[in-house]
Amino acid sequence: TVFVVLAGGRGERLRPLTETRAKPLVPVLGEPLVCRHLRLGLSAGVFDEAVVLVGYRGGEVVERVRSCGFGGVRFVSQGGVWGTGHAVRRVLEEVGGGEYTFVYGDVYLDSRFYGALASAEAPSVLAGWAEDARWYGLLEVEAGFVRGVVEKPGGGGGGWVFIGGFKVDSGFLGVLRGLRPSPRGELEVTDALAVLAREGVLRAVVGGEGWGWVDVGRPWDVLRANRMAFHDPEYRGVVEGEVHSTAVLEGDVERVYIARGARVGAHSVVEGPAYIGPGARVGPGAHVRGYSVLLGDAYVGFASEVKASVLMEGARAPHLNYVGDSVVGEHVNLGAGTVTANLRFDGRSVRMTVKGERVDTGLRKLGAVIGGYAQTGINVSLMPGVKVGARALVYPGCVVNRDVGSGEVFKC
Ligand code: TTP
Repeated sequence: TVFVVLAGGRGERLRPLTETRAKPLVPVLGEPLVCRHLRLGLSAGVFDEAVVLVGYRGGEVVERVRSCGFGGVRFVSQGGVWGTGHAVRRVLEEVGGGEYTFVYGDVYLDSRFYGALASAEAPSVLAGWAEDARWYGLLEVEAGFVRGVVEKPGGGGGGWVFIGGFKVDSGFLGVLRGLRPSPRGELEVTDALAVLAREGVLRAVVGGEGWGWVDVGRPWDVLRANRMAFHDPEYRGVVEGEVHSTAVLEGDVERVYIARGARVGAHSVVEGPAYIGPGARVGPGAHVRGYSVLLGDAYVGFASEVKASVLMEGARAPHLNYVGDSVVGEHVNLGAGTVTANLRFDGRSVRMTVKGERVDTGLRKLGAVIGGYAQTGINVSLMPGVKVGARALVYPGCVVNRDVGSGEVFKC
């Protein structure tokens, strides 16, 4: 039996974050999604082999999986990103094995899902509860079996949906070979699962009460996944780094993680839950508020406040910054006085442009999404829901009220 992570997608909706990293390398509390899948998946069951299917930015995925400590993983190259069904087919053609457990590389799953899938009989599919099933593959579940799969059903309402985990045997290859491309021109694995559902053989493995999951498709999903991970039963806060005697840890202190090699300087306040990665620095005199995630070597300096945001590796909010409900890419430098606005005057939910379309995020509070290596000058203001492309430069004093392209020099 084989454990497979599908990590070949382009992640276009996740730009600008995927301008500088492959989508399965999006971090959740410091751990790339693909590594989290391997760690939890492989410890939940007994597998003969672990496989990662790579495509877009595949080299980077291979390197990172190895550095996470999964040296024995076999990589299968997709050779063209032609859909999830194509990705699964490539694996089944390349790897011999009786039974296969697949997970999408870009979903965050509560750790308990892995055990549930490992103990299920093939063919089966993980079902997560969605309050609004409109955006997902709706699973019609009846007496433990899936009777039908409806892709992006109209109308509102909650339901059990496909969350990217399933278990099949080699016979699935025949179903995949019979697939026709979907309206978006891709081979969809959900179409193949729908065939099994119609045959009445597809088991539903439904999540328990409070088992969270996030399809990390759009930039704000990165914030949602990280927030959720603080409440996963496997998460443990621990303070291994240096905390100055005048610094204060408050709030949900049990969920404060301060890595060895991290430093919290004098007169700083860290409110839990919070994750402060290796080499990260806070303060002196900084405020890190609940649900903030500072990856390795990130820096929050004097009179800077970070709230419910993810600062990736080496990102810096060094002086007089406010970063709220935002994603700050790796090695971004915010000029002194650069602030994000995370709330509209009219209190309505924030919109963001995703693949050219304006999308209502449903979030009342959402700041900016800043691609890797971008820089802002002093006193820059970023309006709610704006995206700044990777390596962009924003001139001092500008009010950014539209998206800034990759590498663009934004003057005002
Ligand atoms: P999707 O979210 O459907 O596609 P994507 O990752 O390309 O994202 P976007 O639509 O924003 O461009 O992918 C679901 C999962 O399947 C994800 O884990 C990536 C994986 N995948 C492949 O491995 N190969 C593929 O050809 C595709 C389309 C997806």
